[in-house]
Amino acid sequence: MEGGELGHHCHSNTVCVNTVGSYRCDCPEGYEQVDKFGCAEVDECAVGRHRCHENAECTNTDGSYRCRCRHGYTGDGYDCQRIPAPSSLLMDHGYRPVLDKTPSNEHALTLRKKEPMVDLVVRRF
Ligand SMILES: [Ca+2]
Repeated sequence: MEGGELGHHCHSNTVCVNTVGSYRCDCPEGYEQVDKFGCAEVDECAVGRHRCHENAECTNTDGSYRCRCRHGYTGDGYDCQRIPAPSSLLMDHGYRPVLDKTPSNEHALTLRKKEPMVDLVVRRF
């Protein structure tokens, strides 16, 4: 049930939780309490509460954030590795960089071409 004494009720961006004789306003994931009745979206990028790699761009999203490797880097945004210069040339010919982790937890930068399927492992580190 929403609503309470003095006409107070949970604002948008909250989860109203019914308690015995009362209620409280919880915040969903990625939001934080601003007062008893309201929650605000957290800009993880602005407040530095993100796990993006130092070579990634952080973008705030509703309830979360997104990491993307900067130009010239490849990876999932949490781990970005520089694309070696000669690889950039291959990328002009349809190769795309894929950053993998090997079973021994090394990084492998592979350039992959779809048609025909070709993999070139360019660097292990
Ligand atoms: Ca956010």
